[in-house]
Amino acid sequence: MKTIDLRSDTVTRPSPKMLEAMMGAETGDDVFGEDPTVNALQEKVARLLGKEAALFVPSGTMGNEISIKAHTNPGDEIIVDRESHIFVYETAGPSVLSGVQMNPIQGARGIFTNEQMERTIRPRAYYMPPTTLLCVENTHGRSGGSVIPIDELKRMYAFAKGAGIGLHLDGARLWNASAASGVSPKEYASCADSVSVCFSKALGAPVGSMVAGDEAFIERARKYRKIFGGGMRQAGILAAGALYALEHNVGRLGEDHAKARLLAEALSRIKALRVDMTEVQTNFVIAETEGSGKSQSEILSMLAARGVLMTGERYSAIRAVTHLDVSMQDVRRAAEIIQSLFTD
Ligand code: TLP
Repeated sequence: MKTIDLRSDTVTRPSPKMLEAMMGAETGDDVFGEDPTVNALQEKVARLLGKEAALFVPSGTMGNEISIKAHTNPGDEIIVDRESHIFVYETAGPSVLSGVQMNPIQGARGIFTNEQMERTIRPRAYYMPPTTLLCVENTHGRSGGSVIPIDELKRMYAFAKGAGIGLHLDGARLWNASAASGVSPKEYASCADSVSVCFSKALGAPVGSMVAGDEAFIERARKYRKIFGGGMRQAGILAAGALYALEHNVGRLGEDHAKARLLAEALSRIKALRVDMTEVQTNFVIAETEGSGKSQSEILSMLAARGVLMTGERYSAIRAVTHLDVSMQDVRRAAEIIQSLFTD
């Protein structure tokens, strides 16, 4: 039985051609700034995002955590979305690593209103933590991979600027946001002081993320990358995979989005599940299982026993993410298997 792994787009394996590119990479010691492939990738991504500089880091989590560290001082407060990766899945990293307090807002698919931000930014007073950073996530994972429209991002950035605070954009899947909306990564990045993007998710590279910002920010980020243990040596092997991914795997993201749409449509026809089709804009499908008569974990283990791997999402939903290593046919098959759980 072939396993159809829809747990995340992080599960993809490097393709033979990508591996070939990695094996042929020119390398050097990146802690000395001497890896030509890492340098080429950093320059390419900085250009792509319209930023002065960029820094290659091992993971999206490290990209976010380094960015938060480089924007703040211990004792500051940062505003995050209650459903964001930074708040939910980084094990309180900002508190542990940067000594900052997170103040979560319940956004609408990651979007904050001006009023919400106004009420959350602390007045300057010695007895309150200074608010110094706003974090935004696009695409927004726990909202079904939905896209924050560029106008909303522009408004949030203008508000942050007006309030004198920075904006960090977690763009782990900014490539998907761009493929779905037609808005370039550069335009999204122009609404942020720092951006993190990943190569190991939608783009199929095995490892690697990038943070981008102005020169001074990247200099601070470089120092914190070393402190956090993310200074790598002949990392050109990894950067070559990322360069290959940028060249070959961005233009095809629409296919992953079409697979997700097909799956979402099939799941929305299953009475026991509920899919908010307006959320399905990129490569995620989240189906609510409440009222289905089966628990989230029961469903996940029944699916696993039938060769379909998915994850739990929110409180009672199940999540599928489409990617390079699942075909349209796999997705159709997965839909049939999911359907069979509720008709057996
Ligand atoms: N997200 C993973 C899980 O941790 C939930 C996934 O499968 O979606 N930002 C965003 C928006 C992310 O979705 C992720 C990974 C990260 C950051 C962290 O990236 P890594 O795993 O490279 O540290």
